[in-house]
Amino acid sequence: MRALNYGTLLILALSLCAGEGNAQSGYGLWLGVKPASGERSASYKKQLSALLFPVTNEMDSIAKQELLSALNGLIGHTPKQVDAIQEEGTILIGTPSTLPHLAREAVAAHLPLMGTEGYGIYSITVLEKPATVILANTTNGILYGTYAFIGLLQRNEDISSLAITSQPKVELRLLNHWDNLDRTVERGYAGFSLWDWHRLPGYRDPRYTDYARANASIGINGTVLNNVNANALMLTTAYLEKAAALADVFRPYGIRVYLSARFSAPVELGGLENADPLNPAVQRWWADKVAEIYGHIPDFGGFLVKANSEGQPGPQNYGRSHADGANLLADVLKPHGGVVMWRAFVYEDTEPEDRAKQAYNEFKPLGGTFRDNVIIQVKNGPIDFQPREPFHPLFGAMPRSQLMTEFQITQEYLGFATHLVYLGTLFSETLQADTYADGPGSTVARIVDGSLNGQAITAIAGVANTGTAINWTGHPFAQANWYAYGRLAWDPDLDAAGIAEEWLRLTFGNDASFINALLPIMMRSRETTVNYMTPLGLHHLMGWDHHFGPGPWIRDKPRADWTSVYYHNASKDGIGFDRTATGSNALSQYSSEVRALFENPQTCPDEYLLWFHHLPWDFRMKSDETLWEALCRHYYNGVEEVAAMQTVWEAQRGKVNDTIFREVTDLLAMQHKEAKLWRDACVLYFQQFSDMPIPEGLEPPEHPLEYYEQLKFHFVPGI
Ligand code: BDP
Repeated sequence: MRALNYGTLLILALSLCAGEGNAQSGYGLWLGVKPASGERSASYKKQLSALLFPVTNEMDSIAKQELLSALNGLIGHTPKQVDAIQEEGTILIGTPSTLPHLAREAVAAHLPLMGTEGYGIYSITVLEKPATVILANTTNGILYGTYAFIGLLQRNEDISSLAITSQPKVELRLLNHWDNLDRTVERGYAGFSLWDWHRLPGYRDPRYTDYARANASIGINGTVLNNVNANALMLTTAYLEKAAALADVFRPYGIRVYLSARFSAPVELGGLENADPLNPAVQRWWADKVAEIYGHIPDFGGFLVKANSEGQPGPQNYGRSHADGANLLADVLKPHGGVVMWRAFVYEDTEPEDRAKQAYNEFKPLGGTFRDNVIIQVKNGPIDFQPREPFHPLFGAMPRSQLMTEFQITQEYLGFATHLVYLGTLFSETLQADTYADGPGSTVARIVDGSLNGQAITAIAGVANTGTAINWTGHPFAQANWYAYGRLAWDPDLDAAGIAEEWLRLTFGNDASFINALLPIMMRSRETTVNYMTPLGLHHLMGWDHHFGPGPWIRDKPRADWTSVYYHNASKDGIGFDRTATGSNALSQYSSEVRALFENPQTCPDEYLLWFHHLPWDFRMKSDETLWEALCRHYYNGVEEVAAMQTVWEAQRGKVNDTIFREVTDLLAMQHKEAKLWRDACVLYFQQFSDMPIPEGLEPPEHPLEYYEQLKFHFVPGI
């Protein structure tokens, strides 16, 4: 008996510890609430003393629960629920149909600016009593408005004179999961896939709800469940039932499910002879399959397709074009309201003279030939999610077709889930890049939000960085990248620093000294990584296949454009890829203003110098250093900046919980080690060609080049 009691106590104690651990782990993302400061708490209590929130459906009910539980955590108090305004300090939440009298208030004038997903949050006076209103045309807007309001409270904002009207600028705001049916995640560094296919549809892991909640809180409204390197099995009835179970969980959070479709599925699943898009039997097969999908998932969003790229099947296998392939699927989805996101990340079968030119070469001639429910999904840059790339030349080049941007949130080329790299700056850099397609101000953001070309369907995609890791993303700061992507999908013109600050406050609280210390680090972190990996426009220097660590020496692979030497072209006479008229002339794919910016090495911004130019080692930089000296300086600065990050983080001891403090401390130490590995390997490798000394005062690499070249990394995640 005594033993049993002891055992029970032990279990209880352990589970309490586990609970504590869970709260400390970062599982709660940016949604955790901490008590508001004394003064704020008192004013919030007064301003939010009563709640008038008619609930008409599950989504409303979620929003209401969120608000009540947030208030409980913030001010230890939940407002009295009322049916009519009785006192000052009432918060009213609803649509013109659930709160008809609001339609008579002046704030109703803002409703046309809210569209179907937007919201307004206003401080008003009703019946001569000060009140707060969250107003929207739809329940989706109410959900987003409620999350936004909770965010204000979490950030300790003054809510006495609110006048916020917000509407997403992009209609389809999607995550792309590169999740396989065996639960591995291609380029995933945060554990296995969240989707427990084996136990679906029978068991719905509560984590699916937490996933939906996190996404809804930042406005993400769609998710592609499976890898773009798609398995046709995803389209079988058994898997559609599983996908439907996920869709059921996500629906009340405003999230629609999409699937990656394998183009050859009619052959693999339907037993047809081919998957030729002009074959009537193939067309029938897809029409039936799509009808079946809508039987399972009535609000199914549509297909994402990777075709004729990296070995994936596609219309070109039958001599047809990308437009033929995309339109086949578009036609069968159209009656159900679905869309096709057709990826422009393509590879010719033959080796190209410059891989950066391929997507443009293949897609530009097809401009205007896609159906109106096709959106061409274009990676942010012309190669492949490198630490820095110029914007993709297709942006601005296909005004008669609908385009969307694909970003990579998972850090395939930016240190996996080990390096602290805030990607809000990378995303913004692309979004704010000016294509000059229609004169100055023709930013990528304006193509994504449809305002430049009057594009009817607007969309954006981010390759997810989530997995079964307890904190979702592996690195605690990688949560910021999920957050930033969602915020920029809502409004591509938001400021990356503003988003980072929001995230820091929501995640860690409002301690000004902590925010002031961490914000500059986050804002600098991507540039730091570029410095120690691929400075001055270098790209594609990573390890072979697994993409971990440096591999500038990679050569002699099945295709030249899978090697590093193809991209950096280092030799005794210099380094860099000549993409001007004397080289591949990839620059000709950009407008004349962009060409003018990049084509002269004397004026080309340093960030893109070796992307566009092949230059001698003694080329004089704007800084008056030689190219070689500048290259070394960037590599060494990168490592020093990581060391500076470590110092700043160390000073935060006691300001964040121990679990996260220790995790970030250890990860920064790993980042420092890996940054040095990158620096030393690259500097030594390039030095054989420059024949110049590492500038004085910089510590020499620890080992000779051969040491770095022979390093092997086994079972690197994400392959
Ligand atoms: C590359 C990844 C590869 C993806 C491919 C894609 O290494 O795993 O399949 O992108 O986007 O960056 O299709």
